[in-house]
This record gives sequence, C-alpha cells and structure tokens, in this order.
Amino acid sequence: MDAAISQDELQLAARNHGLPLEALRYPITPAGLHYLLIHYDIPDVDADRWALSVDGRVAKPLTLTLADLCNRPSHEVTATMECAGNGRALLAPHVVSQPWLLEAVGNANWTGVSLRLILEEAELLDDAMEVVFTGLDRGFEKGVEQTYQRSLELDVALADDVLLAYEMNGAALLPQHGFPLRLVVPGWYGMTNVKWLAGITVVAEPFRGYQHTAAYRYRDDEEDEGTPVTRMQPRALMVPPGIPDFNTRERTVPPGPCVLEGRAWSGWAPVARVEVSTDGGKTWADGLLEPLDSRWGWRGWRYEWTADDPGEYVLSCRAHDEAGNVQPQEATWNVGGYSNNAPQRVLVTVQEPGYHQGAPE
Ligand SMILES: Nc1nc2c(c(=O)[nH]1)N[C@H]1C(S)=C(S)[C@@H](COP(=O)(O)O)O[C@H]1N2
Ligand SMILES: [Mo]
Repeated sequence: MDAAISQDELQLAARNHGLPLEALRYPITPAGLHYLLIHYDIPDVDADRWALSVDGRVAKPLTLTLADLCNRPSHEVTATMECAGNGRALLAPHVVSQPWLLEAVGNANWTGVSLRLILEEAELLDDAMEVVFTGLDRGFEKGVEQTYQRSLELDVALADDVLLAYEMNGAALLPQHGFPLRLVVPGWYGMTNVKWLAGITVVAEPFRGYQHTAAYRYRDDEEDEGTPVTRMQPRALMVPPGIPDFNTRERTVPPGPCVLEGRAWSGWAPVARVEVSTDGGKTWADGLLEPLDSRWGWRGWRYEWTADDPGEYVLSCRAHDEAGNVQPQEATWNVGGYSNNAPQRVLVTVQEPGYHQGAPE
C-alpha cells in the first residue's frame, strides 16, 4: 500500500487533530479532545457585532443576536459527529486530502435553539425547498473561492433535534468549534454541521454549492457525477488495550483477562450489535452493549478477552445498526475517500507469563 503523505497533507493533519482513541473512554468527549476539521481559517468573530440573518423564501426575515437566540427555549442533544473522511488514509489507492486514520470523531452535548422553531418564526413560503447555511469562513478549494456553505432539504431541516447550537458540553462554543453558533444535524456526517454560522437562506430550488456538487459525493471516478454523502455509516471503535509503542503505536498486554471496550454509532438507525474479533477478522463474537441512553450519541460496548496465549494478535470490532447496516470487511473506494468504515485493526502482542518490565519496582 502506498501510504506516503505529502507536506500539504501533513499541514492539514497538524491543523485538524483527531480524537486520541483512548478518549473513547469518556462518554461525552471533552471539548479539547473532540476531533477538529476546518477547511480554511478559524474566522475572528466579535460576538457583540455578530448576528444571524434568516432570509430568502420566508414571509418574515429575521436578524437574531446571540442574546435573541439564548432567550428562546433551549434544546439539548447528545450527538456523535464524525468526519466523512474518517478512514481515508487507510484506503488504497491513496486519496489526497486530510489524512484521517480512524480518529475523526467525538460525542458532545450540544445546547441551542431548535432550527424548526426559527424557521416557523420566519414563516416558510409555499415554494420553500431547501435551507442554505452560510459560515463566516472563506477560502479556495481546487481554485474555487467560496464561503463555506451547506444546505439541507426541508424535511431534514425541520426534523427534531436539528439545532442552532451555541454551547458544547455546557460552555460557549470554542473558536475552533464554530463560536458563536453552529448547525448540528444529528446522524449526518461532519460537513453538514456548519460552523461560524451567519446566514440561513431558504431557497426554492436545489442548492448547487461547491460542497454539494464538487465535494462530498461518492464518486467511482472523476467523470462520475456520484451520489451525495449524507448520514454516518455504522462504525465501532475500541480503546486500544495495554500500552503503546511510541513510534508504531502497536500494543503490548500482559497475559490473562483483558477487557476490550469502545463505542459504536450509526446515523441511519440505533446500534443493534457490536462484534469483536481477536484473530484479524476470521471469527467474530458478540460484545456486550451498554444501555442506549441517547439516540444520537454513540453506544458503549465491552468484550472480555482472555489473552492466555503469548503471541501477536489483530483485534477488530464491527457495528450493526437496527436498519441492517453493518461495517463491510472492505469499504468501496471512492474519489473523495469518504466513509471508509472497514473495521479497525489493532495489533497487540500478548507477553510471556512472568515477563516483567525493566522499570524499577
Ligand atoms: N463553516 C464551516 N463549517 C464546517 C467546516 C468548515 O470548514 N467551515 N468543516 C466541516 C467539517 S468537514 C466537519 S467534519 C465538521 C467538524 O466539526 P468540528 O471541528 O467541530 O469537529 O465541521 C463542519 N463544519
Ligand atoms: Mo469533515
């Protein structure tokens, strides 16, 4: 596999950090450990001068300050967010973009105002078809200068739990996560959740912006028009057990019982089952699921492995959802490198019995 990444990709990777996989342990990801993806620069926003405009195909256009939003009934949702490019760097042939391995995910508690409430207040006109969300950040992609924009079809925009969020985990949004306001669309891949939100425009025709027509499509080749990337495919991840090697991150565990634990999610339906393999995917056994305490948050799972025989192992896990979606052994390659949800593989060495570390006792 050609795994070489360029300086440009390294630059992206250094700006956009992932969730350290051991942080899967926290049911709610502390804000500083949540993954981050910023296409351009973090805009410099003066909250006192900032306002959200709601216009287009509405009877009553609105201009709302942060105080106006905070004074409306608040709504909270716990939601797992994952970048559509998660798993990209594990694809072959290599796809040039943000080189995520598996760590582009987080689970946060978002507080804000229901988008439906604001759209009802603005009174949608009969020909309203989509809602376009415009951020404050601007840049170039493949030569096209643009402001970050994404749209939602009306039925998605009006669904329960779609939020204009001003808090993450009980605190004002951090600059990197979209201060002062972002869209949160539970179940959808990360790109949907427009940060530094400044404008909501209701339109009467399908939105044709760059992030819908050029990016975020499943395309077999450059000529393929493709289909849009929407909800998150199922995925389970495990906290890598034992201790890592500094360079390779391969793991070492002592022989004996070893509890494997992790989280699983799907944007299509609740997680129904997580399976674990300790032989590189040849055989699978069911893990135990934690109670489902939120529809849109990830679900905890654990598996009691007995690592009796010293040697090398490849641990894997895979999720099924209630709609029958399951992680494939190998995901389908696509031009953008989206949704590679092939199962995680964790290389582990089980030590000989009686082996003692060289550290002083
Ligand atoms: N305005 C704006 N919104 C954005 C982005 C962006 O670059 N600009 N990145 C999107 C992408 S691709 C992802 S994966 C998520 C990441 O959200 P986070 O950084 O809060 O985890 O934000 C989305 N919203
Ligand atoms: Mo993303």
